[in-house]
Amino acid sequence: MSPTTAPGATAAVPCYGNHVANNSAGSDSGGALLWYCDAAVEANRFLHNAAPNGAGLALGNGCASSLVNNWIIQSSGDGIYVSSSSPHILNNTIVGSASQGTERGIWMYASTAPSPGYAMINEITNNIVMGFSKGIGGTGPVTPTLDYNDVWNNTTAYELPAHVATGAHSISADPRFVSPESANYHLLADSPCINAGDPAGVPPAPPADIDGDPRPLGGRVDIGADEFAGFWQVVLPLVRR
Ligand SMILES: [Ca+2]
Repeated sequence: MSPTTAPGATAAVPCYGNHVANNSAGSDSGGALLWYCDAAVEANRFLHNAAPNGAGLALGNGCASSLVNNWIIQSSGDGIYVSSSSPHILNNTIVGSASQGTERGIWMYASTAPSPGYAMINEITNNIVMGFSKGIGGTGPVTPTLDYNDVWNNTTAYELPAHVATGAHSISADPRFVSPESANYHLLADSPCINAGDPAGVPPAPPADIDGDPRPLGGRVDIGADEFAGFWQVVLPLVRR
């Protein structure tokens, strides 16, 4: 399985299929730091990383990267911290510990000067964001488009400027993971995230999920990094003779 390129992303440095766990940084990003660059960060598992800004992932200074199909789990700090950059954030599963004081799931910051080229036009679609103090938010002249996210069990779901809409089709419901206690963030058969993603399909969603399974299955993309495959697999009948 080779990495795919999210819509809108240019040819970018691939960061694909890594397991990045238990790292810490003193300032920006325990998991991955994207700075003055364009990267395709896809199908990685970031677990238990720590940093004051962007414990899972941090982007800064004009990154137009794509962040798709990643698990960003129980970071000690923000899941994704975006500073004056314009990433596509699609089909990620971002989970906090639900016992945190200040952590944010996705947080955006844009400075007003001196670099107007650092346009903040982030696409935030089909993501699960749960278990944070603040789910999705930002300060400054941020201009994200949000929709079809599952933002659940955060102390505050959204903290966005008044001009930013949270998306009429986003939901807030337990995503029903298979086994969070054993770091299995695939969807159970009764997950409300199944077939609840953007009906525009692929794109904007990437054409395969974190496991390399094709997307969509069941006629419509799911929210999060996993495309539920259980219902749609061929089941041979048992015949008793
Ligand atoms: Ca589906």
